[in-house]
Amino acid sequence: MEQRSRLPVTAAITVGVLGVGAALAVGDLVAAFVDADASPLLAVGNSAIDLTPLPLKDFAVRTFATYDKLVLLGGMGLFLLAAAALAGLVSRRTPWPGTVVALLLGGLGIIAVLTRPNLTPAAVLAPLAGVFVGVAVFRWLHRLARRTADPPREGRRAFLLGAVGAVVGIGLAGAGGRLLAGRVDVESSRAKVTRMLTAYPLPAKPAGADFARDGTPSFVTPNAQFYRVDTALSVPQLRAEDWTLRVHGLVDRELRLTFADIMAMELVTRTITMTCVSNEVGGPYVSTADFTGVLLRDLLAKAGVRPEADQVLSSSVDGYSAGSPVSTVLDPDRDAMLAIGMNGQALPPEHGFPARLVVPGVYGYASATKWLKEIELTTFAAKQQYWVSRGYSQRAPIKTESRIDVPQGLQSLSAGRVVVAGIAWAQTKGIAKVEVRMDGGPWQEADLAVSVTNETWRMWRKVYDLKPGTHTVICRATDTTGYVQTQQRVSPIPDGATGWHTIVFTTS
Ligand SMILES: Nc1nc2c(c(=O)[nH]1)N[C@H]1C(S)=C(S)[C@@H](COP(=O)(O)O)O[C@H]1N2
Ligand SMILES: [Mo]
Repeated sequence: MEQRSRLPVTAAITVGVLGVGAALAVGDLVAAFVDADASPLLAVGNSAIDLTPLPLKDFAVRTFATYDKLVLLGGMGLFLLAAAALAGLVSRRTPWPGTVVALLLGGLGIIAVLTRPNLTPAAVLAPLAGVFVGVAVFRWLHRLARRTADPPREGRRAFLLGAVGAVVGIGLAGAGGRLLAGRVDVESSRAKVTRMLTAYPLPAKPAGADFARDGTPSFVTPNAQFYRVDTALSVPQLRAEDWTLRVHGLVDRELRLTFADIMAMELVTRTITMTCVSNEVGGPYVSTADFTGVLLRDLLAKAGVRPEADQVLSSSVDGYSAGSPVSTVLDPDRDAMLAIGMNGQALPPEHGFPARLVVPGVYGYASATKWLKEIELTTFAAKQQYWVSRGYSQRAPIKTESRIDVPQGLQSLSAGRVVVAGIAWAQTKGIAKVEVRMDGGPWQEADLAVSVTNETWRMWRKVYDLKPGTHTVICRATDTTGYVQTQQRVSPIPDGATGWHTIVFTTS
């Protein structure tokens, strides 16, 4: 008969933490065989992202920027550590309370995996195996620990050995999962695509397209600096060789295309400025690249779009979707594309390798699906894209906006010659004028950099001679339709922020 004495606190915590650790490691290991996203931790995290109320998500993107996902994973890690310790502490007499906590946590993982839009039912094997092994390890260590509790004899040695064994097992399972998940050789697939793209030279940019020397961004954003926004906790790992695209719905002929089919079509390169709807006035989510790929209107002509269709709904391997009007996607003046190249390279994994969409003049959420899997021709009445079911607008034309890049807010400069410079954008319309107002004076026209296309941003600059003191500078853009950027401040939800960017700085 085992003794009914209580486990020491440290032993109880160790038992709980190792049990949960074993569950997570085994869940990841099995997920590496079925689908990386079947990892219980990732599935719960991804579900949390999808369920997060819009204002909170907006806050997270704004506050943590690209680190929002690390913050989420870190938070989940801390929560699990606390839950595991608690599971151990409430089980000092019998293993049952901790077993119930473990089953509850496991249940969360199972529900998350079962409800992910992009996972098959087989994916549930990962959290199931995790719970099973986690509970077994927990109860086994609990039994060993209880023998040490009173009196502390050689039983303690058995428990320590068991705990070390569990740590080694967790490490092996975790490393095995990592290795297996990394076996998809994305980099060599990307290298092949990049080699094929050398046959398609990038368009030369006119001299004077930016004022980078004065502090604006370079006209083309290097891939590593291109803003990134998405809901994917782990970047989908795909190879071009395995990729297929299904085009279906309200079409005359359903298509199933391989990467080679895309490469065999006429490839073009377009320089396009992308913008995220979450970009606040003055924010960083705007970048420009040379995208190489096929025009969506060529691709959709192969399928034959039926007249009833009014929405091009694209979806990704990770369960994301975006929808743009058919008229926008087919618009001969804006060259919506399925892109496979970005600045002369295969798309970086974070930007959608092997293929994504880019639709000039439409915010990314409603058009720019990365890790593209399907294009469905449908209607706005019949189907809603990811962000529309979460409060954003169905139609999302990019608003005319401008930003001051220098000086930066609260910067202190020497009095005298001060350059104010920045960017302005009104994709598909083009920027006609940028005006600057210093210290409440009159609006004055800034010098504009050479215009490249109407799908891209335009840099501006204005030189001042300033006395020492505190200064306030504001900018506003006018597009080629004559529309002057509105002063009215609205937040990004539901269809993009507006307002004039204002910077306060000092000179001495
Ligand atoms: N699969 C997938 N595609 C996506 C998203 C996403 O969350 N998942 N986010 C969209 C949003 S909101 C924007 S602004 C653009 C950003 O593209 P980038 O990260 O390459 O800059 O991608 C779009 N495509
Ligand atoms: Mo976005």
